[in-house]
Amino acid sequence: MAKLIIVSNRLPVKLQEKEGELQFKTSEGGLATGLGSIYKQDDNLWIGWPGQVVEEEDKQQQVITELRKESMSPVFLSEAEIKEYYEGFSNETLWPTFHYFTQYAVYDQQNWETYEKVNQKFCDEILKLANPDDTIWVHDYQLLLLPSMLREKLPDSTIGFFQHIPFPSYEVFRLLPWRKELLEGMLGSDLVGFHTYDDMRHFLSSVNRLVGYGSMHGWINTGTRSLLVDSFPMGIDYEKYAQTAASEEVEKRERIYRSNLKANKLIISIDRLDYSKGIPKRLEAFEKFLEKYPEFHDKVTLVMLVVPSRDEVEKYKELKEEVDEMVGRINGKYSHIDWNPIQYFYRSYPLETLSAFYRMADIALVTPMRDGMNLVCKEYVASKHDQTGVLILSEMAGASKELSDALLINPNDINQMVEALHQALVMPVEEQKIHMKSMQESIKRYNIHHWVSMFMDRLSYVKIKQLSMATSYLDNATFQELMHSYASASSRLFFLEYDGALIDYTNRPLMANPSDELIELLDRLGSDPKNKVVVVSSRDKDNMEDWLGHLNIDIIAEHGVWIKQKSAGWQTVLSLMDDWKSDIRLILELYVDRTPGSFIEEKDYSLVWHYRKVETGLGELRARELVSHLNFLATNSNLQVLDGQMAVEVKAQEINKGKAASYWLGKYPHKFVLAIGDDWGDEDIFKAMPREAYTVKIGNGSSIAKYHLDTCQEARWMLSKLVRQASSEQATDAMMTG
Ligand code: GDG
Repeated sequence: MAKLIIVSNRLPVKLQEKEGELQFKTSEGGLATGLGSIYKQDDNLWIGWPGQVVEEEDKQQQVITELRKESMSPVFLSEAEIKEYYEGFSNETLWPTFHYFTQYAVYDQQNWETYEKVNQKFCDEILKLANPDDTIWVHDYQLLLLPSMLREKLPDSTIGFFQHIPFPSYEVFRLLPWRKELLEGMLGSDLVGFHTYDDMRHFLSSVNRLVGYGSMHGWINTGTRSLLVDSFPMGIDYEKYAQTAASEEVEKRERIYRSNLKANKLIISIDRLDYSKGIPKRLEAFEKFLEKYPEFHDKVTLVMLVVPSRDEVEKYKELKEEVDEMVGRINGKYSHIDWNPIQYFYRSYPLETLSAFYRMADIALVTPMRDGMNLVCKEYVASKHDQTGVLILSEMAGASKELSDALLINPNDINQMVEALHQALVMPVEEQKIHMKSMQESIKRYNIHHWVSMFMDRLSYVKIKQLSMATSYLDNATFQELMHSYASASSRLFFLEYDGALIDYTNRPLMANPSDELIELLDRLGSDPKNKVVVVSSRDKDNMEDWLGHLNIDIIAEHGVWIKQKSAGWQTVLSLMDDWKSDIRLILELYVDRTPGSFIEEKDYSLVWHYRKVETGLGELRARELVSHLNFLATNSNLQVLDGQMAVEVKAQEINKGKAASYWLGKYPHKFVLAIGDDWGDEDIFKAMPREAYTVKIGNGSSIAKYHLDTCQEARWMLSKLVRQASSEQATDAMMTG
């Protein structure tokens, strides 16, 4: 039975050793709770680092056995790997870059190499346990290379990837020396998920600019496969937080804490110690608040829980010192015998304590500089069973996109935070309840279980969609059958698209001239008396004549406006009017004026606006605009607008390559037909082909072709095999007759 394998840097438990005994402490994290309900089912598994270095082999074996009982499997990492892969590359390179703290980013080649090595180590461990039909769900920025490593070994498996931290804008992401490798690693997935639409947008833009793949409604086509990018805002286990907060135990704790705090208004803040969480700016704002609103002295306390995190990393040590110093200074300035403005705790607490703080807090002050989502603010809302309380939330947290009922602030705007604190403290209870109720409804509905099922449903949808879009790969068995049918046919017809099927696209159309090898291949194929070879192109006839005119082949140029039979020379199949050109040219010229690098090409019966030399992004934007402009004009005319490879072409509707191809099919006998094309204009050729024809698309996008190949090289290789087979048969015939 196919199983689900969850992979994350850390397992949802932490290995501990007490008096020589191995113990596993379960993690309270949202991910562990959300996925806990599924990883323990059936044969499902969770693979990750157990949180401690285990070197001795017998101890490793013991850990493996114990974890397997709980549906987990460890990836053991050495001290050096933790330092370079986790603390180094993950937390000193990717974390600061993805959170827009580029000034903190360290670019270290050794760390990068270890990051690659450890991703490979995860891959190897997974391969020991995975079957080809399993679903693998990889989590977060420590494992960006893993999806492609897995794809290479398990080409048909289902691979999902979710990133829990933000994906930065292209301008920031491009700073990374290993940016392309990282993106290519992620592109091995079938589904890439982020918390917000902005993260998804930034990722698509980086893929476009750095790897060269465009996207349509979140779908990326790599030429060999399609994958989807989408946003899935992560939720919390709502019932768990709501029920814990309503429990007797937590109520009791609240009573105890309240009696110890003199102030009657409580502000809570809870974070890991991390510069992305905006702790110093928050303290600065609180200090300014105390200065501006002295009437709140004695009445307000900020309870600040800071959970130790990554304390081996230098920047975190510095931050700890900064926070300690600020708290000391503010308390030193304002506190007196029975009031401390800040109660600061640098440690972690059990869930019940956390819950009591959420429950009693009048305000939650959540002000990260950047946060993928931020679960603390959602947990606070879920814990407010009487629906009082105010959430002050940074607009830089992913959660702000959902929680528009919070008081949203910019964490760099100290004055705005001061005023938000004041507004929250004086907000009437009725108003608090309106906002809290609305946020609770949303968080309750979009909870962690909803998040898991949305992601998994979408992943299944991607696999179904991929199947419906894909043509079968022209595998060896089909190729043998094709060779056989070629050999036994007395008459054969070939339709071969020039650009994209016989030869790769280049930045400049005139640079895609045929190599000597291609010329020889076409000539030999065309010289076989049983063969009729037609090279098809949207290029103009003079260009095709220059390059291929001397060969023993026929040509379709300009989408079928011009055809050439070797015996008869060039002729046009239609007597077309081209009086539309002057009006359309005026429009195209307007776009050339507005778009440096673009240019117009005039063919006999079409006009083309090229944007391959235009700044990436701008060209696509203008092309969309131009296509909709031209489509509007073309509605009542017989013009057709083609949105092609870095070009927009306008031509008369009655011209298409399929019609031209039908001309040959009607005129010549054809016991064997092979058509090879690459873009959507070639679909007209495939449509015109008889049922028994071999139709082959280059690339695995959606097509009515029966088969696909991945590259032009593969197409040329196939043709050369046919040529060679034919010549060896001729040699045998000659021997027999001689
Ligand atoms: C990353 C992204 C994204 C905190 N102190 C204690 C404690 N916690 C729990 C909280 C909360 C979790 O830790 C913190 O989650 P956040 O979402 O706030 O932040 P990150 O740890 O940075 O998480 C973030 C998240 O991944 C999920 O995708 O939202 O943006 O940075 O659940 O309650 N739990 C206990 N004691 C503590 O002292 N028990």
